[in-house]
Amino acid sequence: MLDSTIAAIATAPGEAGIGIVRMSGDKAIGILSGIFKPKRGNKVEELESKTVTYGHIIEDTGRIIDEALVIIMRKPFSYTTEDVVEVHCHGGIVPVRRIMELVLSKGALLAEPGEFTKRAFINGRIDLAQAEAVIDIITSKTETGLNAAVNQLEGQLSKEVGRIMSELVSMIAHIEASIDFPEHDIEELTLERLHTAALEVESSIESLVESFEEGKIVRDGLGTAIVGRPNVGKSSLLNVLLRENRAIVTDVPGTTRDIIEEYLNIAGILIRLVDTAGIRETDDIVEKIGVERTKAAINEADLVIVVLDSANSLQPEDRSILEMVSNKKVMIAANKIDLGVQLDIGELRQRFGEDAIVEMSVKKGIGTDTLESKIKELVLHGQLSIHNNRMVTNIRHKDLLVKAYESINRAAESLEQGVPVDLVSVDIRECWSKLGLITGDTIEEDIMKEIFSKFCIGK
Ligand SMILES: Nc1nc2c(ncn2[C@@H]2O[C@H](COP(=O)(O)OP(=O)(O)OP(=O)(O)O)[C@@H](O)[C@H]2O)c(=O)[nH]1
Ligand SMILES: [Mg+2]
Repeated sequence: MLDSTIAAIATAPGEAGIGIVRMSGDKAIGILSGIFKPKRGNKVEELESKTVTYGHIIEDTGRIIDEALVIIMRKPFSYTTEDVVEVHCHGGIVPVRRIMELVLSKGALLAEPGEFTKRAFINGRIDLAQAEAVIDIITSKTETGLNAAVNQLEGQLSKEVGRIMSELVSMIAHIEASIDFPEHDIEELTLERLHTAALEVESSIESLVESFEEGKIVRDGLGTAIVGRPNVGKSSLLNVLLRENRAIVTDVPGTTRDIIEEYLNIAGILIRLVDTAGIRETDDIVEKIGVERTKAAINEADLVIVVLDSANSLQPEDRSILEMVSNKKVMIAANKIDLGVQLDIGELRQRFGEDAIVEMSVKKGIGTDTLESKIKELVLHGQLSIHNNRMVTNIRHKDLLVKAYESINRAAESLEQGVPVDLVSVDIRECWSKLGLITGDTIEEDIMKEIFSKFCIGK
């Protein structure tokens, strides 16, 4: 309901220097005037937009709740394009909550998660992809992630999607014209132009889809699973990479029973390191579940580090693990070289490539630097080039782009085969409407609800 006035605590709960209660809607300024007394005696209604005013928040009984600074941002020059009021009070749990209760008692409604941003979208200040970038900024964990989200908020992705959409509209217009004026038979030339245009759209969409491979890593980090037989030194490796004793290390095989997840920042890219339970056949119920989780972790990982024990030749379990990761990007840590090398490293080199093998001893501190720099290399010079400012980082966008790609691909093929243009037009429209779901031009209420429910309250 856009005619309501919403309110929320915009700052994180807990003790802090400042806490902010925010309102948006037609009643926001009226509600403020009922609870705020400026020190200098001006009327709240007459306060200038976007200036800071000092005063007190006061209950109906006349009791002062807190000192506060307030800012009024009159419509349409605000985050939501509605009248927005911010009350900055002391950041204790109690004052913030009391002020919140007070504005609710004066007629504001508690905002839903993301409702301020949703209003900015509904009122047309930003499009949906930009609104989604706001949550990515809030949840970003590295500078690269932040950069990508800011680019998206600035409208880089929306611009490109908009450009493709207007390309599609002009294709549709061409087709419509030729249907409306059948006496001008659609010319060879027009058909050819349409075909070229379809191929161009196809390749633009394709490069957006391809950017997701990096985009996902920029946003969520490089999922890296450390796997191997029990007791080969997986947890030891995790600890060394994190430079802290995070996981328990013992010489008892089966020490790690559940997934341990930690973050590492390498050159601005987030590495999500996952230590797993050693994989072996077991009757122990807890360990069995751990092994299942390990398999799931492998599935989800962008990179798998397989730890092997160099002091022994490849065991059947090692072989089945290597089998399990055959369709993944793999690095092999041949650990425990301090105990002698029985492992056929030559064979592994042949199978996985020179660059994929690192001989190491976590215990003696040998090879860990090499492993780390190989991960760095993979992130920075491998298939990752994190400078694309139109990067797709959101899986919803990627799925829609894939669908749009399929439609335009069908259209291009039909045009080539001489299928009547009015039939081709169906696919072109489909492509257009899928792209429109990214920017929100063609969005439905329930999808919108789901998107904004991922936000925090107060944003
Ligand atoms: N000699 C030697 N011992 C090592 C090395 N790396 C780890 N270890 C020892 O190997 C044992 C097992 O290490 P963990 O890191 O717990 O092995 P894990 O693979 O996590 O084992 P699970 O959790 O049981 O699957 C410990 O006693 C470590 O100190 C190494 O490079 N050389
Ligand atoms: Mg372990």
